[in-house]
Amino acid sequence: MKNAITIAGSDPTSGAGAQADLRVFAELKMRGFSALTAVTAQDGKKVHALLGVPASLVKKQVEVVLDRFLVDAVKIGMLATEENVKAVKGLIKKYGLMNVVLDPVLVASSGKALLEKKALPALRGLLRHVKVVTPNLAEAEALTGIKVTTVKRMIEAADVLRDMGAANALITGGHLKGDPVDVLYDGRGLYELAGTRLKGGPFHGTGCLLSTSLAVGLAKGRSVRGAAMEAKEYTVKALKKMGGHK
Ligand code: PXL
Repeated sequence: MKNAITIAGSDPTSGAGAQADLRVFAELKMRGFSALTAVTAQDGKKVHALLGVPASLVKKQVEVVLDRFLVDAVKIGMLATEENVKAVKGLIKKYGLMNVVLDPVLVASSGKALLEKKALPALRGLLRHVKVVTPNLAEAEALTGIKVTTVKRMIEAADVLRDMGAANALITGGHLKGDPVDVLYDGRGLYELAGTRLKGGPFHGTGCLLSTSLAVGLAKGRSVRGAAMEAKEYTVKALKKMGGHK
């Protein structure tokens, strides 16, 4: 069995965050480990409270896993603080981590900041240390400074992410008007991955499911493009199965 770790925040409803990621690992037959970066109290509609875990403790959680196990996939989600972003960068370097997917979580759907503002430059600095970054429109905009509201702008943003050092980027279009289109830059070319909008949305935790299943696909030896297409399929299936987690 292959191993995977999520470095992410806790969502008590399991719709997003580390709990959702662990469910993805289990469903996709990976042994799942987790290191919590933050504890949130939220119900899918509103984040009622949140507390970042001190970077020293994030680091220790990851180290106890990685000192004992080789991991084939790494998902990075909510990091909460600048110190945590820096600690994660150090861990990627220290252990030479492979198949790292960064979901650059900034703001909850309800509008609450999940990463402190001053951490944005450090998050940009993390781009060159991960295999794939999976921003949604707002996250792509915050990272690149481009107002990302159309597929054309998503393509421009993917170019900028590449210039910022991202080896691969999957910009998710769930927040586009009409049917969602994701834009993938896979180190060679740009691709538009079309989808159909699911009824009953918007859903909470979609980005977590997508980035985690993408990391698993990479660990299973898929190309970035293959893993991205499978991750999209998996995410749609998972959302349909749960009846959507809002
Ligand atoms: O979907 C982004 C996200 C990631 N991780 C945690 C979250 C959220 C959104 O609310 O709470 C822990």
